[in-house]
Parts: sequence; structure tokens; C-alpha cells
Amino acid sequence: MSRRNVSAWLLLITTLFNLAACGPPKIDLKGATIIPSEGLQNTASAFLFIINDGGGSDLLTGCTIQEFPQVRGQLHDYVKGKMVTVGEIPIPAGKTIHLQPGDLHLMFFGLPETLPEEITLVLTFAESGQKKVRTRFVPPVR
Ligand SMILES: [Cu+2]
Repeated sequence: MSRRNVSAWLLLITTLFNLAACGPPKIDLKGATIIPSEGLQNTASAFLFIINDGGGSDLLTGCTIQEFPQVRGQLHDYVKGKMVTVGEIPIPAGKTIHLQPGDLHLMFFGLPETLPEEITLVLTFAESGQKKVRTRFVPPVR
């Protein structure tokens, strides 16, 4: 095999390897719940599993509620027991991120007084765009 052929083969193999290892993210949303905050009016926290079955990583960059576009959605985390707002949440390739109480979660401000039984959460990802999931309001845990 000539040196030129060897480099052509190496390039082909490298390209195939990169395609198999990378590729786009594949985002799925499961098990979503939304819980009105106790003591904080018109506010609720949302929790869910964000599953990335794809070969590429993604970033959660925002959240809204389809039925209430005026509601402000934020991404929250806990640092040393204190709640903080974060600009984005990394969703690595092949990983599931669990948004749960006391950990990463979504928070919504300015909800109407009367809430429907179900709403649609709209999550925005840097790579995958908007993904929607239906969720029910759950009374706060006492
Ligand atoms: Cu919060």
C-alpha cells in the first residue's frame, strides 16, 4: 500500500469513528411533575428526567409553560444548601439528568391564581431546540 493510500484509509477510519462516537444528542423528557411552592405565591418548581440517548452532548438553556407565556421560567440549582439560578444545565451524551427537590430543578414565577390540572412544560436546548412534556400539578409535600 502506498503512503498516500494509508493516509486515505486513516482518514476514512477516523471519520467513521467520529461519526459513531459523536453524532447529535437525542433528548427525551420523562416523569415530569410541577409542585406549587409553599409560602411563595404564584410560584412552582418542576422536576423531571432529561435523558440523552444520543452521541452528542446538549445544554438546557431555558424553560417556559406553553399555556402561560407570561410566566418566567428559571433553571435552579443548590449550592451549599442555598438555591441559585444557573444559566444552563449540561446534558452530556449518554447520560440522564434528574431534576429533583434539593437539587437541579426548574422554577416558575408569576403563575395565575387558578391553575389547570395539567400544563405543558417547554424546555429549550442549545442543540435539540424546544422539547415539550405534559405534567400535572401535585400538591406540595407537608
Ligand atoms: Cu428554585
